[in-house]
Amino acid sequence: MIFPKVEIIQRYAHNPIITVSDLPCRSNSVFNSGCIKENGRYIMMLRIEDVDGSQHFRMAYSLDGIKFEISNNPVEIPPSENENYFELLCYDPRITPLEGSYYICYAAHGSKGVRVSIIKTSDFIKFERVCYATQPDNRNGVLFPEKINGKYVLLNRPTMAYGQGGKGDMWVSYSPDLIHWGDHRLVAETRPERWDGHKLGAGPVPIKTTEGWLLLYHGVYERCNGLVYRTGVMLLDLDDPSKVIARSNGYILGPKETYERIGDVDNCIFVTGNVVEDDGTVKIYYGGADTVMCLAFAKLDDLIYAARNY
Ligand code: M1P
Repeated sequence: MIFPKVEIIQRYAHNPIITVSDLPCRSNSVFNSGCIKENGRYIMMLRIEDVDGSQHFRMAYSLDGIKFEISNNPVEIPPSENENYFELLCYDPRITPLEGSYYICYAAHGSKGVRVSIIKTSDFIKFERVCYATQPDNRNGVLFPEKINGKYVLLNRPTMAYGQGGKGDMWVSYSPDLIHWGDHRLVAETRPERWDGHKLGAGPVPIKTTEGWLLLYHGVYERCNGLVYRTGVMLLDLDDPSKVIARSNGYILGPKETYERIGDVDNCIFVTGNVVEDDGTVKIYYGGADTVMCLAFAKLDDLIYAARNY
């Protein structure tokens, strides 16, 4: 397929917006951090990898979405009664405002594999555990910002064991109470020999539009020297988000700049935050090469167009 030379995404000229030198602790990297905007304030939950290889979350706040004030304290993840073996590493937080609270879906990774864990907060100071929504191995969980047909809705990505290729498709699960999850349905599959041919996973909170739920996602391609992580866009049916209405043929954002090409994991763009501004601009927050936090801009209408035509 031949694509016209039209780019719909502009990177922030002074990327990266957050690096380890901005942090109040000695750290290896800061990337793949969830971000929303509430009452004029940008709220970011940073994913930080510490110098001993452990990871923690830390809040950061901003009035312009570019320059963030970073908290001096790490987020205290509430323990679970009997499943702490999943909490050796926590990563890739996505923040969903829902029914007056904020729900954070993240990957809880440990000796028994990785699961989608959900915690909630009203102030980003105190957090409480909601559930582990999936069995291992499954990550890239994100909650929709409202119930659909009376059910809470969670995108997630069960992953085959590495011995079986480590591949994975995007699924959706439903719950009456945010605790018991079922009615699992396949949403979007990998496309053989395409940019998202190895695995894919949901990005940030789906954006409700008149055309459907707009979802940014990461697609992964396996090359001879490693994986390449890029961003695509799809539209899901408003009433039945297991139905894909449209999906971009090509990726809309792929590693190009040095901060996306070179880092702890080369050639990686991993989108975990999106904020729709009043003028229709979408701020897209993403990790660059598993090392730094970056920002890009697109118009909401262009993203919808891209899902159908790109
Ligand atoms: O290292 C690249 C990415 O690997 C994982 O992505 P996925 O869930 O698609 O396998 C995640 O650990 C992600 O954080 C990381 O950026």
